Amino acid sequence: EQAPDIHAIQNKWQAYWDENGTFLAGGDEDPRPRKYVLAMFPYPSGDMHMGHASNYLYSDIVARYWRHRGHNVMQPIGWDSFGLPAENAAIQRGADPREWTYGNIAQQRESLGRYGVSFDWSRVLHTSDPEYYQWNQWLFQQMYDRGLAYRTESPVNWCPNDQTVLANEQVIDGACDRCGATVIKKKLTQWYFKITDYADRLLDDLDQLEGRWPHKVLQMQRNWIGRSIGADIDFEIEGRADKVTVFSTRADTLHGATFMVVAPDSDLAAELVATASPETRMRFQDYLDQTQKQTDIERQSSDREKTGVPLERFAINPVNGEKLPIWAADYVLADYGHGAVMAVPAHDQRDLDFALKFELPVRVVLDTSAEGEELANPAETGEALTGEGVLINSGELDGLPKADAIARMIEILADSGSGRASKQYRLRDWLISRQRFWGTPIPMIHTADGRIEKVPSDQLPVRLPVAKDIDLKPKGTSPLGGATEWVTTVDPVTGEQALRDPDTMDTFVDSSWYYLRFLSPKSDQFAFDPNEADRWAPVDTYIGGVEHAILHLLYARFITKVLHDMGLVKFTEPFSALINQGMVLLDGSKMSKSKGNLVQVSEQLDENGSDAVRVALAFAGPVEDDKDWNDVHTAGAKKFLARALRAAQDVASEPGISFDGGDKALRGVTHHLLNDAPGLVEQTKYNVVVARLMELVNAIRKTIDSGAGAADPAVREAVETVAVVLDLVAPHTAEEMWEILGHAPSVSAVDWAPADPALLVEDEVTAVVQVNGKVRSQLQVPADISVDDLEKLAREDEKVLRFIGDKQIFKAIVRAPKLVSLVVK
Ligand code: ANZ
Repeated sequence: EQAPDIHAIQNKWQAYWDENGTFLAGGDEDPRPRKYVLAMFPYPSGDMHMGHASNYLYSDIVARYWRHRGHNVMQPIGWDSFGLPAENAAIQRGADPREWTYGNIAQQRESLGRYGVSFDWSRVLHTSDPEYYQWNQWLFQQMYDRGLAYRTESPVNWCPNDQTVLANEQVIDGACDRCGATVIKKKLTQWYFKITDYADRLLDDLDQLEGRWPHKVLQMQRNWIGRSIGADIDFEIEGRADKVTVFSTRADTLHGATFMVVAPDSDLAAELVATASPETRMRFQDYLDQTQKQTDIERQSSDREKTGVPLERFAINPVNGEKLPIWAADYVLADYGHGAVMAVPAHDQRDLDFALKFELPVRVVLDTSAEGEELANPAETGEALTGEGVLINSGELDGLPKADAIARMIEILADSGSGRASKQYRLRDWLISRQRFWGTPIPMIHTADGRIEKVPSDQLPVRLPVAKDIDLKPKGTSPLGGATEWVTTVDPVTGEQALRDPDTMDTFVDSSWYYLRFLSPKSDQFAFDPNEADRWAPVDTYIGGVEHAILHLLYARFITKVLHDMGLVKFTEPFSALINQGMVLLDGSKMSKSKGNLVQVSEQLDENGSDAVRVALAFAGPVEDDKDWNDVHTAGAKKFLARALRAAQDVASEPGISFDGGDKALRGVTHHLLNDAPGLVEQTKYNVVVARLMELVNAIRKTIDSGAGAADPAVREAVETVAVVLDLVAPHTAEEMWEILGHAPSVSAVDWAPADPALLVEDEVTAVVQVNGKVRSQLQVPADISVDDLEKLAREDEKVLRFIGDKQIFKAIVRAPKLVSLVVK
């Protein structure tokens, strides 16, 4: 038998789709309901690999599904084409980052085209095009006008390898998320977006997404934002005019505070130690040097030996006037809360470890013992009492349970003016300036007299200069700063000479709103057309890897809320549903360029054709699971597709015949698939859909090879059903089948037929007859058979009679329609 020419079929249908604009989103006049399906856009780092292939496969399944369900579908594609890898490649090879980037885009575009994803190619965008990044500059200036973009000096994350700053979100376990180098802190003046203004909304709106985004992602975002409810408590400091405020989630334990700890790298510590003895000042300086070498993670690790330096200063407890020694210790962080804590060793493990090491007092103020048990002494056990309980040693709070005591203490503090309820967040403002070349220039001007002015809007975009004239090597300052001609400009107010801001934007700015640009990709009037946003957005289904759980998704949510507040979009969340596809691994490990274990899409397409790759990937397992390439069986997929195609070729009759008289069993399989497929797709069980298609193709072959053969109308019905459902995963084969069956293309616009409920009823079932507990016979019986009829059939069955012989039946248990159990003696 001859194998189908998969490449010819593929080329034929791809050309057809291109010529006919099959997958262009319908315009304003299109009456169908709309669906916006989007896969996270690729970074052009080389050719497409199997991770990309699975991402675009899944988005394509969703997009094609909605077309078959009568929707006008938008599925655009573009490239996230600014960023470090291009620049690093350029530095290594002396190439131009622009050429490297656009070369890779061309290659990826070719592979994606051959892969046959139903993209609307008319909307393609590249974030490194000035037509795109001018709107990043517009967005930046809008943020600036609203006080949401600001510049300040503070300790920032610095990657010593990439020689640039990083946002908190780009530091993973203390290392640069791009290159893995250990990130250090450096004090620099940088641009920030004020995402903290949106912390509450970013947190609270996650509840709306429950059930529509993976729970794990929601939880990661919640933890990242890290809202903590507590109190600010003010302590007088001997010899200091101003009080020092600490943040505490446990105001109830204030009577148990026995010392205060400040972060060594805070301004407060430096100020407090200034009055100490020369020896202490020296010890402090050494300690500060050590602290600055530690990552925040190391500093907070619970199994680390506690260290610290007493500052020879004292704080006064506002509720009982006690004098508390002040220490500097690295387990307190400078940039959380107020960089200072009231230490309650009896009820906080870090404080207890510290108190035991430096022999500071431990006072229990919450009785956490169970009834009839003795209260443990943390100073002896070494374990802080962190559970629930009732207040003791706390004056008027005695007897109150913890939660009530927290509330009461906040009232007491508020009355005396020495405290108030307060919230703290783990989330920090988004540091968006980068000391690199290949990004969006920040559209601001630094004037000779120290003002900062916006580049006037009629001078936007500020375009990147040509790379070849610039020294791109990382040196800690922006390469653009060295491009004298580019960086020199005019003060828009005075006309004097001034300098452009030499930094570029974090590329996560680009991807924070790109989903809107797709809706009016060519506009030079606005970033996106609010009317189009009204029609299409938010994205109905967004598909991508879980590695973006925090960074990209948090930023996109933030910018969407800002655009909402600007009145440009009506919704507040960009992505209504999110699917995280698992990774494609090779031999159990992640595919990566550096490991040299990438399976390239183009090779696979050459070897197996698009449909076989797609079917094999879809069949390999549930969407969210990681899949090992070794378990992706393209050979099996090819065989299945060839059988499906052959079934279409075997069907002789013209379209439009009545299916009524066809083989009932086959019709049952067909209609069960039609009935179940929508639910399976909407629950993202794509692998099950493929398995069910395989089952139907097998049933078709069985019917063809027996009885009425290919002329049976049920065969035609089944093959047509295969074509319209197979279009989700193997669109080229599906189109070919549809054409062979005598239909006009394209199958992609064909509505799925509804299932006939009459064909879903299983009218015959198999009943089992047991004699003395052993299965002796099986009967085909009507599903609605009565108990009496079933018992009668069983008693009369020949095989059963043989086993009974001349014995007597003295008991019959009947569970209609499936079981008869006879006891004989
Ligand atoms: C007194 C106390 C008693 C505390 C007690 C806890 C238990 P979360 O939940 O993470 O917000 N803290 C405050 N600022 C800090 C900083 N800059 N560095 C390190 N620790 C800091 O934690 C809040 C608690 O962490 C605060 O409540 C404070 O210790 C500490 F039995 O205050 B607590």
